[in-house]
Amino acid sequence: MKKIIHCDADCFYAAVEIRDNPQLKGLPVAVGGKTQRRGVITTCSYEAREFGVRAAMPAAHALKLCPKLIILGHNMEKYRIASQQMREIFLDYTPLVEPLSLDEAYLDVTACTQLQSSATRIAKEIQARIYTSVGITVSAGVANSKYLAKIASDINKPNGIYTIPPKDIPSFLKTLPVKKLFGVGAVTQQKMRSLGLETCHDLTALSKIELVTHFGRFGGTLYHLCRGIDERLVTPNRIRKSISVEHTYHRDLTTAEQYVDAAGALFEELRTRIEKLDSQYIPQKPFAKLKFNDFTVTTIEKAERPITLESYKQLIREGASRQLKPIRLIGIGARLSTVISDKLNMQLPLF
Ligand code: DCP
Ligand code: MG
Repeated sequence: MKKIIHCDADCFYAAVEIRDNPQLKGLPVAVGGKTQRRGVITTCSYEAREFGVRAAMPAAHALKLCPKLIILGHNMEKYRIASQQMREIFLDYTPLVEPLSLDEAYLDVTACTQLQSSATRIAKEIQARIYTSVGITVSAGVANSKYLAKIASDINKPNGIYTIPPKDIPSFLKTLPVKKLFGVGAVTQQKMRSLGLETCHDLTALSKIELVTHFGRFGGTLYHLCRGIDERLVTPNRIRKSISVEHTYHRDLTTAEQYVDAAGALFEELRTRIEKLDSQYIPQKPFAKLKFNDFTVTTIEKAERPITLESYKQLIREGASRQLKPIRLIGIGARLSTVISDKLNMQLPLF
């Protein structure tokens, strides 16, 4: 029997802003684009939610619903730090931490022996520690599977915990609306309604074949979810050591001008990929790799240089001057460091 905790910070970006401006406590606060015409709300405090303000709502509309709404700009760096601090706390209980976003993670605490191995007590301690050391509140759900833990974490939000003990799963599912299941969006929900399927219990009346007939492959998943079965494992992300892009050229590059052009295009690609990286990573140490037309390879790496186009141009120039041969491939990249990788390495010697 697994013990899974799903942990999700409450109004995360807004909570970090309020932590740093305590005079905003208790007020309707949103984070998002400020321009009245084009701005969009990213998240808002629970006080603002009482007025109907929601994430993804245009700021102009939000201000109509709540004229006193205070809209603040984003500080991604602060959210990233808060996210790392939370993960460090999670890792004190288990190496099996699977982040879903900056403020959300699954923890498999089945093997954790702290606090008499009680997942609920572990969740409470995590909640208290995050409040003390990060300064924000989180909510948690405790169950024997990922999807039930996630559904549970929403029940007592904000600053709440909800545990579904295994013996209570049948009664929990009996009344659980189908829309709470992951993968059941508006369209599927509508279809279910037309079939008279409102709760998980209603779904159990259908055979697997019937479910697949109505809902395609997802029907197979539904068959298990409505019975409380979700065997997906909590899978910690592999820690990446570097990120890079490379290109093999149709015609070998021979002039400095060609190298510079190549660097520009590669850097754009690298930048896009770095922006999509998980928040825990900090790109450091640019490097470049050149393959010459005789297939020899040279790598140039400079720890002290920033991750800029200019750095890569210089690295490529340096590499090219080593051999003075036509170049058939250029790769550029950055080594990655993460605050939590040291901690993970200690707990998981296999990494
Ligand atoms: N976020 C975003 N764009 C979205 C939704 C969210 O940038 N469309 C950001 C802002 C949130 C953060 O991600 O603060 C976490 O998202 P959640 O869905 O967990 O929302 P909150 O933490 O803000 O609120 P809740 O208390 O409902 O979890
Ligand atoms: Mg959240």
